[in-house]
Amino acid sequence: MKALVTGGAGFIGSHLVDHLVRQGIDVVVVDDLSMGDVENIKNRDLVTIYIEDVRNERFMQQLLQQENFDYIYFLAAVASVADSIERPGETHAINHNAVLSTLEFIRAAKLPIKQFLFTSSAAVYGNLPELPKREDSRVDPLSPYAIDKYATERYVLAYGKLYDLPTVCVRFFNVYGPGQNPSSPYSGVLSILTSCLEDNKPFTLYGDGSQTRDFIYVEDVIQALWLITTKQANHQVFNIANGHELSLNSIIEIYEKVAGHQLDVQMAAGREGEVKHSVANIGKLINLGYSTHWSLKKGLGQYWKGA
Ligand code: UD2
Repeated sequence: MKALVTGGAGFIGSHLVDHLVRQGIDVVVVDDLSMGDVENIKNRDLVTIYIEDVRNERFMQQLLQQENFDYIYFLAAVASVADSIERPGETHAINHNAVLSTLEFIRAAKLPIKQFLFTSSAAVYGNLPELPKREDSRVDPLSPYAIDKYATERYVLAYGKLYDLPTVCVRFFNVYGPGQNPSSPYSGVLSILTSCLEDNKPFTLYGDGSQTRDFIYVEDVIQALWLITTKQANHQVFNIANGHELSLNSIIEIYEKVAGHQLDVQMAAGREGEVKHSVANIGKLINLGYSTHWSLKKGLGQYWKGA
């Protein structure tokens, strides 16, 4: 079996690559290292890594033609909502066009893949009040990032149905764990919290901390992705989350206990355009055989130990 992971040197991608290698799968990574780092991949000696941009159509087509992939995991993306607001054209080319042209090549060349998995985001739900979010809840994509994710999902599913391709989409909620880069203000809040607690740096809390999120440990994300692949759960969308809503204030409290000391919290105005409350219904994933292995406390404990 052979798999392509675009964005495979990134936070979630590198964990997926390690898992696929452990399953005995031949893995090829395409990553431009704009966010990722080859060092994130534990078994990199066993992996073929191309430092390339997924917008390079010629490269992507040659690779697809020559490699005969069974599984394609499309994780390469500009993952920041703020970036997409600042550079909508460029992020559209990566977050939408590159996915579509890959799919289009698979269709036109009739490549016999077993699954094409596209990674979307909870951003598609926007700020509508109904909670928890089900995959069939109303969407309200508010940023270029969210619009690209939603539009690409629709294409991926339409290609699946219209051209009988084995495609599937997942919507990540807030993923955390080792390997998440804390260097940008738009990095995952738990990577920033970890680095602040570790180095006794002040943490800037945007808003009053009552905003809620659904945090899932990266190992559980990989469990979910692998389940979707092995069960051949195609032509659907799956929320990838823990199913628990926690306020940022309570997350800080839990993490302070895990770390054994207090955080220096500095208050700032809430971020514009941000979602206030977010939590998923993960019934579809559970029906597939998923169960949460990592509570927030356990995940934070593990993350902190490795910090
Ligand atoms: C997540 C995704 C984003 C997009 C979005 C969709 C991550 C890293 N980002 O954004 O790509 O899919 O969901 O809704 O998973 N915060 C602070 N201080 C900090 C950093 C963050 O108070 O230094 C707050 C932030 O204002 C927010 C919460 O922590 O209320 C979570 O922030 P985040 O950047 O980890 O994730 P989110 O939900 O904004």
